[in-house]
Amino acid sequence: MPTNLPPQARLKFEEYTQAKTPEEKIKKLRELYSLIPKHKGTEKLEKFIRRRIAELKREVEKKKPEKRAKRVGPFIKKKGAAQIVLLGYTNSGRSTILKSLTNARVRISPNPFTTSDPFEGAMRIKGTFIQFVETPPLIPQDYDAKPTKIALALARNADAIALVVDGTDNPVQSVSDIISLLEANGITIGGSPGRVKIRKSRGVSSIIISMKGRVIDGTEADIRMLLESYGIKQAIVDIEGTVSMEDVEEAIFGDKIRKPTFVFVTRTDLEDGKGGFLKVKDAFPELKVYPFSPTNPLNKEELGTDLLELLGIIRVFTKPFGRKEPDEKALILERGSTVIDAAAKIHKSFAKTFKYAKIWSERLPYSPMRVGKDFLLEDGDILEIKG
Ligand SMILES: Nc1nc2c(ncn2[C@@H]2O[C@H](COP(=O)(O)OP(=O)(O)OP(=O)(O)O)[C@@H](O)[C@H]2O)c(=O)[nH]1
Ligand SMILES: [Mg+2]
Repeated sequence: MPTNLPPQARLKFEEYTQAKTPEEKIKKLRELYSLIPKHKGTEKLEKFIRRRIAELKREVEKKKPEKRAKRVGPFIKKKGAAQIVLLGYTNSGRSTILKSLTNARVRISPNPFTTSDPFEGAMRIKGTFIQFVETPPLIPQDYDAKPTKIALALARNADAIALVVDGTDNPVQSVSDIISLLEANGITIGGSPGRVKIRKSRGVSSIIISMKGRVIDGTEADIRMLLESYGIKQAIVDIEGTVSMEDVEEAIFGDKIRKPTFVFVTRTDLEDGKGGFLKVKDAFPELKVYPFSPTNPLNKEELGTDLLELLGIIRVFTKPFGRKEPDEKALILERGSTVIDAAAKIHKSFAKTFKYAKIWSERLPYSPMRVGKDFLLEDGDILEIKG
């Protein structure tokens, strides 16, 4: 819900958006903070202002030449249905997980800092594979260290984040610390995979919305109203993937990324590790938490199905018309895709010549079922299109 700001606060917000330097922006935000009424409805806004001030302060710091951070931007090309980073401290067991789930020939060692460069592997599941990337370790004593920077850059680029924590070494604290680190770097964990970007621009005469995704709980008119309630009249809004109105509101305060996130708790073959796993599960009920030990490996097919669900992805197995068996390689689609979306993805012209389709699935009362173009697909469906 839009926060109803009193007029002075709205004016101050406008002054903030027009401020040129970070120093000036900090000043305006501080003034705005003192102007907003403090109640439940403005808690979020307060939080954003605090976060934005912290970010701007860091920006000011960075501008000082002796402290300028080097840009690190390693990039692992995405392959398969999705890219997931394994993020955690050194020795937490990231390589052990990578080796257990994928074909990667990564080195595992009791010595710290064994994996210093990103390492990737593919977890094969029915119809596709999921790419896992072990990042350099997060350094808890020094989050400005290069390995942490590289790890965060990789996390920012990935489709999902797997937090890896040692079950025998304060795992609840580790999860909570890593989440704070991500938040401080503009990455919000959990929720739907998507991105909202709002660029205030005098070059456009109104609010222009470029919708490459979907807003689950609002319309384009709602977005316009929300932005206007913050005094924004000229802006370009880019929406990718699935987002909520809350995401849009948060994006007003800066570019914002939300990543689906889950947790691996390692060393659950040890008594302490088992206890640690239960504690993490208790402490973070909103996150999916998996126990891990090399002696009791996870079922890849089940894990894969879980992860696709978390990512909002489905696999559809297409069958060329008249053939008996569907393709082994799945068509990867966003959840919410219909038969016509699948047709368009196979071939543009296919969507135009579409007549009807047949679906085979255990969820249907009978198979094959003849369906129209708006039929909603689900993970595992077999699809034959008559064009
Ligand atoms: N008992 C037990 N040992 C584990 C488990 N996971 C990892 N280890 C051991 O912990 C040590 C570190 O594991 P790695 O997988 O290399 O850890 P990492 O997070 O990749 O660490 P770096 O790459 O060095 O930062 C190794 O000696 C592993 O054998 C586990 O679930 N149970
Ligand atoms: Mg490693």
